[in-house]
Amino acid sequence: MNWYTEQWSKDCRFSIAYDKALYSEKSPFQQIDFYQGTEFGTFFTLDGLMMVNEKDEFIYHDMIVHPAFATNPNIKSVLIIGGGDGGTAREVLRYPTVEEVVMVEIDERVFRLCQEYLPLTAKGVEEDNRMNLIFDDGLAYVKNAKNESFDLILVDSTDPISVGEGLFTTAFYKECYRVLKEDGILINQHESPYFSEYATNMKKAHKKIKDIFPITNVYQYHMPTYPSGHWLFGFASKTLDPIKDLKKEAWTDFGLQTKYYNTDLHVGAFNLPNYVREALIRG
Ligand code: AAT
Repeated sequence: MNWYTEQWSKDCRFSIAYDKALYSEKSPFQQIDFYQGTEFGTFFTLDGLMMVNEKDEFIYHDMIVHPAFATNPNIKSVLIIGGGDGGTAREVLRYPTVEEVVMVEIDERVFRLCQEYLPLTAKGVEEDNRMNLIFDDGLAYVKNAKNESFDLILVDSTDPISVGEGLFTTAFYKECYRVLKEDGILINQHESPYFSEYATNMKKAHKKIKDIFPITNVYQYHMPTYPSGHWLFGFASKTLDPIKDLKKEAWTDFGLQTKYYNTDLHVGAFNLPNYVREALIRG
């Protein structure tokens, strides 16, 4: 038996058994590894950290996409930053309201390798004529984007280390504010409250976004293969509140089958445990 092991904190490790190491490459941006897992199916890591696996990717991709569409069921233009595996684009493209998706992924190799090894998330994405795929740094892209171009920005990024670092800066969040329309929504990678290193990043990101957007919320979901299994996204907007403006019926009318998300869970996800609430308030 082979084991992929990830250091979750100084004193805690997480291991997954795999049959075969499928592919390994050092791209200009990061170390990329694909494995054929047993319990979790095919999975890939970037710089030794779990990104996507076939068993729990539906949780992450449901939760990064559907809460925004249930708050504004008339989203037409979407910017995805990162998301090289294609799972986020796959979910966004299920909405008939969506006319244009710009996906800015820094590392083309991630996308091409997922097309080869992870069709569950990558298949069909490039072929959809609403997709505009750009291989560039997300921060550089938003700096050059026009004011009020998007209804929704989804930051499907790695953690704030190496290439992902710029996507956790005040400069980046300010550009997101500028390129979002009046009722635009920003969903961002918000890390995890449990292990201290991740909680520090969670608090920093929240403070920066709170200083820019009038409406800022954080919501949670269960992600078995991310450190501690308790993971968060941020929801920020100029005008829309994810609970007061939730449109349960309109979302249900889309008729989408989802394995994790539903509009009751939506409300629950924004109701955080006390220690998380306090950490976000105290900073
Ligand atoms: N859909 C879940 C998968 C990911 S992968 C995150 C992607 O963000 C990677 O493909 C990486 O190349 C890309 N990325 C990182 N930095 C940038 C950047 N500056 N600009 C554009 N793309 C970038 C998310 C996993 C989350 C893991 C949480 N622990």
